[in-house]
Amino acid sequence: MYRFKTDLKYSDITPRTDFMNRRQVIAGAGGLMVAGSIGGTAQAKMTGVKSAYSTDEKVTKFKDVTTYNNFYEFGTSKGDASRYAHKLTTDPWSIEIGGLVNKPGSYSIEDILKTVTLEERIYRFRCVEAWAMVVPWIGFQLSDLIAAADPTGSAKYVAFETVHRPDEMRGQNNPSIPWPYVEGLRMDEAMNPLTILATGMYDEELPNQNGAPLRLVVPWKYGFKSIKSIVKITLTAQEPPTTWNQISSREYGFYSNVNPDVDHPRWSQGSHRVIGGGLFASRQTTQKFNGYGEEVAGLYAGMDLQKYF
Ligand SMILES: Nc1nc2c(c(=O)[nH]1)N[C@H]1C(S)=C(S)[C@@H](COP(=O)(O)O)O[C@H]1N2
Ligand SMILES: [Mo]
Repeated sequence: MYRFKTDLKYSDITPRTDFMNRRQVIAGAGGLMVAGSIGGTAQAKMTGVKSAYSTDEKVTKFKDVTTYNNFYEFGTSKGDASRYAHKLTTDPWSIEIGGLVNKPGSYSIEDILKTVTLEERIYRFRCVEAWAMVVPWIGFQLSDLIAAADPTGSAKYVAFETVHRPDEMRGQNNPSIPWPYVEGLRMDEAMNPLTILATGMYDEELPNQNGAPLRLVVPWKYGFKSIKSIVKITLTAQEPPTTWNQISSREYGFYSNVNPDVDHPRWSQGSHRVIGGGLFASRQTTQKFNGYGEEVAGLYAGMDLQKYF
């Protein structure tokens, strides 16, 4: 599925399985190597304690999760991130936490990792483009970091910003997107125990193409809310601007909860394709809040989700 209307191709209105299969065949036959240190010994181990929030559904293959990506900082095709993300320097890395907090500051990844407990969270992951995966993330609850920064009473939203380095991220020279990539959550969404900052997956450090060294994961929202390679977290009183909403506000709302009852203007959100399912895999029915309604439906009580999509 292409995000930009101008990119619309025939394949958008037909099943994409043929396209997917071709990519898989190419990857298999050519022995495609993922850029960076994936699969080698350089990738450091990173494990986390098991969590009751994990699904027991079949986990997507590591190879699929690391080669079929959306990370427009490296280009708009699914293979661009695995091809070019090794150019991003992720060490050293620091994250600035500020805005409406009593304890603003800049922290290195190492500092942050010393203060949190890493957990394994196996989550369903649903992209707005109607495909899905199941990913075993390693991370910690965003609520831990926010609590440590001590928000003031007027903080109502949390804004996130991705690193801006056009020299290392070739896609940031694409002028149709306002860089840096920004995202946001309402405070109660950010504090929900399901919302994590991931630093790893599959018991390894997060690969660059998946948002190293630190990315957000919000499993009941469309994938674009899960912003990668974060350098800045700001607590605000007003709803912060978000990249896809700025690009096309009638297609991508601030909330972007997974919702089969609200179709994208150009395609249905009622079902999705499972990545790695193969050529003949049937589509799956999309669940409201991606199946996490028990944990999060209460956040939206009384809200018109057709309006606040
Ligand atoms: N900074 C940044 N974060 C991003 C994106 C992006 O282009 N840039 N793409 C989003 C989209 S659309 C999806 S579906 C997920 C994909 O995550 P994955 O590649 O780890 O599966 O990352 C999200 N986070
Ligand atoms: Mo996405």
